[in-house]
Amino acid sequence: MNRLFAEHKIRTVLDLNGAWKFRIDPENVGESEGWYKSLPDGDTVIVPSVWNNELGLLTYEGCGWYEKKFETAGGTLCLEFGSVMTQADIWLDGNKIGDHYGAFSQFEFIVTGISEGVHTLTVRADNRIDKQSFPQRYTDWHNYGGMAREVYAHELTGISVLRNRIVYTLSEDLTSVALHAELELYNACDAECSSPVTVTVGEHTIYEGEVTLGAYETTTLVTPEAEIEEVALWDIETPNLYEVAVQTATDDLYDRVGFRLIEVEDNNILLNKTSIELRGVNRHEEHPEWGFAFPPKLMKKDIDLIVDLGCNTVRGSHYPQSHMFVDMLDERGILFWSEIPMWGVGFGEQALEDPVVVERGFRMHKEMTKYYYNHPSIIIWGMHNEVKTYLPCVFEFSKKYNEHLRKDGGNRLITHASNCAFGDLCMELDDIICINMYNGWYGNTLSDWDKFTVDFEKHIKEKGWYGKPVIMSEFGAGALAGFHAHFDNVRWSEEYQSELIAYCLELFHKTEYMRGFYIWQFCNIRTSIAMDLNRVRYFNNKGILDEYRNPKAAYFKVRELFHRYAAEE
Ligand code: ADA
Repeated sequence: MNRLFAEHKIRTVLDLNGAWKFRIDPENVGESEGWYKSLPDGDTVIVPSVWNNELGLLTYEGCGWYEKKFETAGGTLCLEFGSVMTQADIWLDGNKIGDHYGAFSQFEFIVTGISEGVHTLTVRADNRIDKQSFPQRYTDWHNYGGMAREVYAHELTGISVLRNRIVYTLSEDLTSVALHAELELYNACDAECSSPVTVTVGEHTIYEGEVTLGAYETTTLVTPEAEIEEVALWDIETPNLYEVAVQTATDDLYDRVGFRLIEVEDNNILLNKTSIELRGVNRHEEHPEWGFAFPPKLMKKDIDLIVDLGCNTVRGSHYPQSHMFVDMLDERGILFWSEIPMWGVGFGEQALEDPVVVERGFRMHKEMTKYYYNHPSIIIWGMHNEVKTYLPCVFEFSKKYNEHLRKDGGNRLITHASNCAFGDLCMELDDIICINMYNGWYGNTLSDWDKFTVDFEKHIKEKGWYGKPVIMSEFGAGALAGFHAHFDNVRWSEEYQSELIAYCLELFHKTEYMRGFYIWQFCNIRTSIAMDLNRVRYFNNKGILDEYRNPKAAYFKVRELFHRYAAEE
């Protein structure tokens, strides 16, 4: 994975990024013509990237083939892909080694018996959309394709550490923590193998033991409960992180953990038992030049801007964002909401009843909790965004997602972003109630917000949900950067956007049962060109920054308000 720190010190990891041979396959003939054995007539592209930013391919939907030769010492390899959009089929030396559906998630395949020398890795990425796609055709972002995040080949030897999650419970007074590790260990040898295993968290060795596994056997080792006293909590002002090191005789895995408690009580969100107001933005990890293959340098810039704005939280709309970005949030003490790309109105009733769709969503949740578990900044898991939560079938699968997130998701709040405030069935399942609403932009006027806050309070009281903190997870207005107006209410002007957002913030801030807000959105993003959503320039222009991160008037207004709210605490 692409992290802020080295995940391995003794394991050899081959960097497969950079130049790959590439060729589109509009007729989808590559497989029948055997391109996985040798890719004919490719161009050179740089991975990670999306093909849409190659000349002439902005709107290309179809298959794209990638091929790279690499040299290895051989043995057992773990081939790791950060994100392939959206269906991935993978071959090594002409042999199919696996496939994976879904962008924005890491996946990997282990292959054994590899000879020393040069090998050929071939990937077919397919971004075509059908009735079971995530997201569906009607989506408010561009359908990029390709190998959007990093690719590595890990040479595994002996007992290897595939995964490590630290499961913990803080003491009532938050001064000590009881914890254990859940390790996924794998024997990369073709014979039985034994190794010592140690787990350290900061200065504390929490486990020392020995494991024996048969050839190519995998096991989950749950270490006995250990305790750390005088623990340094992870918090917004003091984001203390502990290095977690898992070591065997031949392998290692490093990660970081932060200990904190998130809970809800009487309309409040408590972080380490202190009530907080969530002040944030919705962020797509997208840029017109890189699409979803977002460069680390820009992640840093986004966070600097987010901090400058006075945010204490970010919603990763609408999919798991890069680990490196979440690492940066961990370090800066910024709270994060992570969700899967089950987006909105695009999912019709038929799709929501389709078992393949439901199962895909479930698998995406499992991948999200598997790969992101240790990040302390993630305090919210989002089940979905604006799907038809008034349907009983949606309630049913949300129940299943919810159970998984509670059981396997660590100490996090569970929610979904709803656009049917008064008819939603799934709020029943949530820890916090999250509403997307666009009064003053898609119809209605600013004063309808006041009526909403009164009506919604009544509604949740009637439903018996009063007490769950309410968050406004989306609200905003479009503004064309550089378009100004002297008078109020001129749509698309920077002034109107700024005024609308300020009106909402002041109202939400003083509404007692509301404990946070995420402005839609951090910056403009490219939207679907194939599915014309009537977006000016084919961009969603509701960013308070434009797509190149230049501030609009609203940026400065939000910064003023967020800093004022922080100072009031
Ligand atoms: C929805 C959706 C966002 C965006 C927004 C808008 O709330 O969740 O992704 O499309 O509407 O700009 O209309």
